[in-house]
Amino acid sequence: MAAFKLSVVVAPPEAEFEAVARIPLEEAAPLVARYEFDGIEISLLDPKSYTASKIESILSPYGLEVPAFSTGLNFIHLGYSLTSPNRELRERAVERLKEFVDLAEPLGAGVIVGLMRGRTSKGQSVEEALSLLVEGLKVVCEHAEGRGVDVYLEPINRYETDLVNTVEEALRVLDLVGSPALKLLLDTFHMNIEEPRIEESIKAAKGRIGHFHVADSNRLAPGMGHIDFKFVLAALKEAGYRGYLSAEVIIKPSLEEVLRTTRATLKPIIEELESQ
Ligand code: LER
Ligand code: MN
Repeated sequence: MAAFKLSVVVAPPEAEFEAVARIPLEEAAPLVARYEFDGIEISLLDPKSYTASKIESILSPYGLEVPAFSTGLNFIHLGYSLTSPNRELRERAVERLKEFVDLAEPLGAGVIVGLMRGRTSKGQSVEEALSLLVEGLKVVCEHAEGRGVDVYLEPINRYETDLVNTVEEALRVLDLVGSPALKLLLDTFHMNIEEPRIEESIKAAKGRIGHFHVADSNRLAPGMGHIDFKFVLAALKEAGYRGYLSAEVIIKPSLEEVLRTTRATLKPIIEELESQ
């Protein structure tokens, strides 16, 4: 079985989200490769601002892959949301996600639905919003299935959204959508807030995890807070997950230090688990 791999989330410098490296891809690639990461998760506003071959030309000289595209900037900057009561914003969200799928296909990447699920609006019940979410995801996933691309739904903590905070809630949405393309993206920062025991929730998601975000309890690099990644990675292995561990973290004190610490924390654990 393939081994765990490391990536870090890189966003354009103008991104209004702090838990990413805000630096042009061209500058990120040599640094990330120097610390022996395997890939870069790309956070983008407009998927049409890039072509797959342009991305490949930047990353492949360094042997880097793209595990996934992060889409949340479309909610933060433009309000595109799968659950917006405004039909136009909902339709734009679906369109954008389909365009991300098209960009992801030739790169073998997945597409993340995190903040683009939105949050309930005034006068809208959680049930109404969830049914819009399921409806939107069905359309996006049908498009993704036809292209062999996976879509990753991420449970996000209660302070950022009131829709789908826990692994259990996300699994329910997966069941309602019923698409083989739809998998979970779990993020240790959100799990540390929402899940009673991170390891148990990972095991409960066995076979349904498609992507994984690593951040420590304070959203700094793994090793800068108090999450014990030994237990997290052991649970992932038990749950049959061996894909990317993608660092979605606040870049402090520097990107180099984030890369160095993430690697120094996770690599020995990965090596120990692979040897068992
Ligand atoms: C995105 O992956 C994430 O984890 C959320 O906090 C959205 O910002
Ligand atoms: Mn995340």
